[in-house]
Amino acid sequence: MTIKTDGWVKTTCAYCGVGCGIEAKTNIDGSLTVRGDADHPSNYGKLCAKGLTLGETVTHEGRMLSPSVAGKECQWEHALLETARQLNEIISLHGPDAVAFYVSGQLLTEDYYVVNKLAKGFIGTSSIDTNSRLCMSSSVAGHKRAFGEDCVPGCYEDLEVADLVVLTGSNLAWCHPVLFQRLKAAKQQRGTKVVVIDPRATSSCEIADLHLALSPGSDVALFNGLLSFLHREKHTDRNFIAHHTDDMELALEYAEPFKAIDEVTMVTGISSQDLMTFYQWFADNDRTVTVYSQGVNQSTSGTDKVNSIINCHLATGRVGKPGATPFSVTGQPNAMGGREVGGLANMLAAHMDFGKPEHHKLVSDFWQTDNLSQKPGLKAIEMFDAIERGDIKAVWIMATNPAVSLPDSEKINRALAKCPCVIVSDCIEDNDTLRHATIRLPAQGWGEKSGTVTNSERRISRQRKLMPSPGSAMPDWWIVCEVAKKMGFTDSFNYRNEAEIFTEHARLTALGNEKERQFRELNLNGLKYIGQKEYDSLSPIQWPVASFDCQNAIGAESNTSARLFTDSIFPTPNGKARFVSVAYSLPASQSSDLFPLIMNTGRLRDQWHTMTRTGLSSRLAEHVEEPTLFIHPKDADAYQVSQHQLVSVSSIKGSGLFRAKITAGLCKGHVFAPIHWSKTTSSSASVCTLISPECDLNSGQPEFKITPVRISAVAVTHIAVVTSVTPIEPELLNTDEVTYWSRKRLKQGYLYQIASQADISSLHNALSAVILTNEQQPIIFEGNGNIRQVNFYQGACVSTLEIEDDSCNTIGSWQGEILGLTTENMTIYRFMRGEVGTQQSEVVCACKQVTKSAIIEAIENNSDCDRQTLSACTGAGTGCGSCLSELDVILSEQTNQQRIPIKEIGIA
Ligand SMILES: Nc1nc2c(c(=O)[nH]1)N[C@H]1C(S)=C(S)[C@@H](COP(=O)(O)OP(=O)(O)OC[C@H]3O[C@@H](n4cnc5c(=O)[nH]c(N)nc54)[C@H](O)[C@@H]3O)O[C@H]1N2
Ligand SMILES: Nc1nc2c(c(=O)[nH]1)N[C@H]1C(S)=C(S)[C@@H](COP(=O)(O)OP(=O)(O)OC[C@H]3O[C@@H](n4cnc5c(=O)[nH]c(N)nc54)[C@H](O)[C@@H]3O)O[C@H]1N2
Ligand code: SF4
Ligand SMILES: [Mo]
Repeated sequence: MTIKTDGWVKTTCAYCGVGCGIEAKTNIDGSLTVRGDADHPSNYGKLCAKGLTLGETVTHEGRMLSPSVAGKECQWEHALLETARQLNEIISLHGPDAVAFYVSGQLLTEDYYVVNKLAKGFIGTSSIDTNSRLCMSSSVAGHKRAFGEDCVPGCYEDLEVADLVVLTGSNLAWCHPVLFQRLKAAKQQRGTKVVVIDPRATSSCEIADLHLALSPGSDVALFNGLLSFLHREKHTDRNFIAHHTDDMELALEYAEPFKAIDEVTMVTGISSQDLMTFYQWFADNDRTVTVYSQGVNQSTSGTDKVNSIINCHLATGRVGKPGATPFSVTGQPNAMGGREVGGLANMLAAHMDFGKPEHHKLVSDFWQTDNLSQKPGLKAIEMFDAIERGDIKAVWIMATNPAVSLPDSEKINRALAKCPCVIVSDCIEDNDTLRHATIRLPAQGWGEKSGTVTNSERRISRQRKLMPSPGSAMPDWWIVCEVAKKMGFTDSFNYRNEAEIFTEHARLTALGNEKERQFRELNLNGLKYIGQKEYDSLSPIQWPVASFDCQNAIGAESNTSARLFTDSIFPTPNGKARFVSVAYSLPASQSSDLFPLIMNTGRLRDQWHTMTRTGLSSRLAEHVEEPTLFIHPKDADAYQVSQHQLVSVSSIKGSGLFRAKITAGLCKGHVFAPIHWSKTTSSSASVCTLISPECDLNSGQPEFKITPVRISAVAVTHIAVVTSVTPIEPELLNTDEVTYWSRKRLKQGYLYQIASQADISSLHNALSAVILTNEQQPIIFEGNGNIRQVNFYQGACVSTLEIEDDSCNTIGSWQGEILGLTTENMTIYRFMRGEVGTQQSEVVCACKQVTKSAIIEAIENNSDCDRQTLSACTGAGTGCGSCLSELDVILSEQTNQQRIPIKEIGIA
């Protein structure tokens, strides 16, 4: 049932591609309580910290409430008419290719379907691309080369029944936490061997039997070496190769340069002993799953990396069998759904392709259009180049923040600034991209909209409406269809609800797919005639869905769809999978005298992308509070950077300022920067500002993991902390007196960390000017080289300011607690005089809000303290479990014991 009698509604998490089922309940005060859905086959009731805190992020604060055109708020009717008019005008003057759409794996399938239909089917431009270009496109290209279609063959259960799980280029512990917990539980039960292949010792190494810290970008050498080894040592499945694959010989020839283990060692930097251990384990375990993600995809050789992995699975016949599969895990909640509808510029729709006349005919007949675009469109990077050149004159951006997330942000911002028509559909009122919008359209967000998403294992789940949306926000599909109708495509976008769109999509997937031997694996045949009622109550279901009995088994799942290719027949013209010949090539960018270090970028445990949603939770803000650059101790020594100091990072494209975190969890010569901060949340910690738009030539996916940089310590004279109940306009903080700032969410407002090279009174004046309005009354305390100030409005504290000299490191501990207190509250004055102060300590367990100092105290108070005792005393690790590896690190630090085989685990 979807709605239980006690008010809990079943829906799906807003964040990662694991696609966890959630039960949510709206409370009388409008707040939302969430818990894991015990019936959902992705998570069986478990959630990670991000899922658990969804209730905190559904606030109406900061939402875009009404549409606006050219900076003026207006009614929907005007905004829709104006959007349609501007698009039509540009098309009639410059042709359909002057219009582009840049969309997102965070749209629902129904939204995605209609925007693809509008662009490719009716406007006749293929220039619709998606942030999946930055995320999954190398996997898509690799799947198509090997299998003939973009298919993930495996399912989550494979990780639980495998004997060996290889995690390569994936920090599963932080990025797919619930799947990681499933793997960990399986390992505890059946002793699964786990190998992590990553230049960094990430939290995923917590369960690793072997960590291979390979040189960035050297994956093809590693897996070509493995292919050569499997062949040489006769560990291949000759029957499978002979009957179900083509082109192995050539792939082996390409792998030849790595037949000697020393060659692999030279390129990857991994010792021959570790390499042999990995190769032998791979050879010995029929049940092997290789999970891969952005360390593989986001690379100038991303597609080749994917195929080098798949080649090893084909050589051993490990596809389509329980516990034996290559497994590309998707990032966004609907990355997979977007690929199904054809949201990438080089796909047509429903896994049908450009360049196949029979597919063009099927799609144009189905959509009843004579304007179907005939060729692949521009991929994301090319699209923004065309915007900058002025070839594209209108771009409609939905559910993504390209001004932050595309490489070479300065260029992206330049392009958007000069584009005459920038339409942005978003839920929030401010992000770096919205600052360029000429038309702003308020979209409903998670919990307000309704539709479907598909997770990493091809499982379609419903997202359901839980609450009303603020202002006049509308669903993305509605906005697109209304504009389409006003552009003149009335009959083709006349949907009454999302169920009608879904079933149309299902019919398109089944089109021409009725033959006995399906020629596209993506087939939702069984769902093509479901009605509103069945759609409303649809239970999670994996595709393909050959048939579906609405009468007797709503949501019943055919277990034949758990794995693809179980019959070893592939969707290629001859039914065989293809080995792809891949040669190792050096990454496009190399370090040099000028830029001697390599910057890697990726994710933190508790933040999501550009923080527009996770940034609303004060609990999630505690794990890593500031934009942080992780540096190896030897590099820190060489460049004279000390712990927590400000550090400037520069590349050929730009520069940024971060807090230094010195850790042995990465290799010497490498630094790591998180992707989450933007110009809305920091002075200059948008990492994409530093990144060159080098792409994989097959997939168009940019290289985000290798950027040559140099670093230097930045000396400052003062640090300051400002808190405020309302956010401060970023431009106001970008003054001469403020060298660095970053923003963090508090329960009652926002906290700004500031560093300055100015003298104390100039800094004080500058910051007072930002936070103090005429109506506010300040109380100022000046002590030994420091200033503390509390500002009151109508008797309550609305902002605070503290400035200290740079040697002080306890700053920031008290301000959050006094926002909202009234003038009579004596605590304020005691804080101001420095008489009381809470010692600030990083929160290790976000779910139970347990700080590092509380954990250390518990260890000190319990002799022979182990992890169980620690969890029992503090509660740490008893929520989602994502912090367990960090607990281990603290335990071993405190007890000076090496409890785990890896030197240092986790980077934060
Ligand atoms: N907490 C959190 N979870 C998320 C997200 C988030 O923003 N926050 N985003 C979601 C999305 S959209 C995505 S795409 C996924 C991404 O999930 P992941 O791919 O797991 O995340 P990343 O941190 O981008 O990168 C993974 C690892 O690749 C390693 N790596 C770098 N270079 C190489 C290399 O040359 N070879 C190999 N083998 N490894 C390398 C990095 O050190 C890093 O640890 O996460 C999803 N889940
Ligand atoms: N350096 C570097 N850059 C990267 C990466 C990396 O590893 N390193 N990873 C890349 C990857 S894998 C990804 S997926 C991207 C992610 O990058 P983005 O997609 O740019 O990041 P988000 O912050 O998720 O942006 C989503 C936007 O959509 C809005 N939104 C949320 N829900 C809805 C909705 O229902 N409707 C509408 N209309 N809007 C909505 C949010 O408010 C937010 O502004 O970043 C990429 N960029
Ligand atoms: S693992 Fe966490 S973020 Fe991903 S879907 Fe599950 S609860 Fe959401
Ligand atoms: Mo992604």
